[in-house]
Amino acid sequence: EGVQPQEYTIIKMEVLPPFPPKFKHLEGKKIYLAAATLRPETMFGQTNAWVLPDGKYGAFEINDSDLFILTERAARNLSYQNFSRIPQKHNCLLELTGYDLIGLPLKSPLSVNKVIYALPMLTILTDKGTGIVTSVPSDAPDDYMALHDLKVKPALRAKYGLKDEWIMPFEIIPIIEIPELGDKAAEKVCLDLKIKSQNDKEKLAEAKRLTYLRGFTEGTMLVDSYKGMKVQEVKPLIKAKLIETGEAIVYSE
Ligand code: A2H
Repeated sequence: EGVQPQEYTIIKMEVLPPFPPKFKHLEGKKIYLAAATLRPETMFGQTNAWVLPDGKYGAFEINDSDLFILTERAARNLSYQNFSRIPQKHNCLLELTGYDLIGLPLKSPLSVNKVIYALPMLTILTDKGTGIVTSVPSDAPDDYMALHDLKVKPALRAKYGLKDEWIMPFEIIPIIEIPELGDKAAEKVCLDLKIKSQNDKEKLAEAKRLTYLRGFTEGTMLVDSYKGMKVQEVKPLIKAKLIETGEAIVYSE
């Protein structure tokens, strides 16, 4: 963790009922995968959520009705930011691993895809954000490569017991146009740099460097009522709207 606090938007990805057997005693609650993002304006292009298979997660009480699935570390931090049923105390109703989350169907704010699924990503850090990431392969090189790995490697899908219908129907959705990088910037940069897989750390760092700043400073929105507007302008608007509708919260660490 750095010296400067990092402010994330936590996107509430609702777990759609009926819940799997392990979750049955939580029926009646709203359960969300709580994904930490720096790019709320990209949520139109979500294709899936990412979880770390061996990661430890829990379902924590945020208020009387809502449970967030995230790491214990994030739940503790949230409890000091007014997001726990009992003030300054995090309370886990169900201990989980990433394996328990793989395949869960989700409804996520702003997403063009009405139902998306939780899938494994092997490079998730459990000491950053919530340990849950939402996937936008049009604009995030990590997301593009992790989804690409699952699409082209049947053995990887088999290893985690993934159904093809959780992955194959989900195409990259153009949501932001960046001069020279086009409307699928992450794909273009990953192809240009000849990145082989999600584990190609150094090249992915370079890909993120190439897309991140340019997307923010020069990107133009292609979707919704924001079409034609600059990413820089719409980012605070979209963030504020998600918070106002109760679909997201602000989280600092
Ligand atoms: B971003 P920073 Cl479209 N482990 O959201 C690995 N990656 C994580 C994480 C974790 N525990 N928690 C969050 N992240 C990802 C969207 C996005 C993101 C786009 C483009 C770039 C981008 C969709 N995924 O991040 O180290 C999340 O992915 C580029 C860095 O705190 C989050 O924002 O700067 C970002 O990394 C936070 O990374």
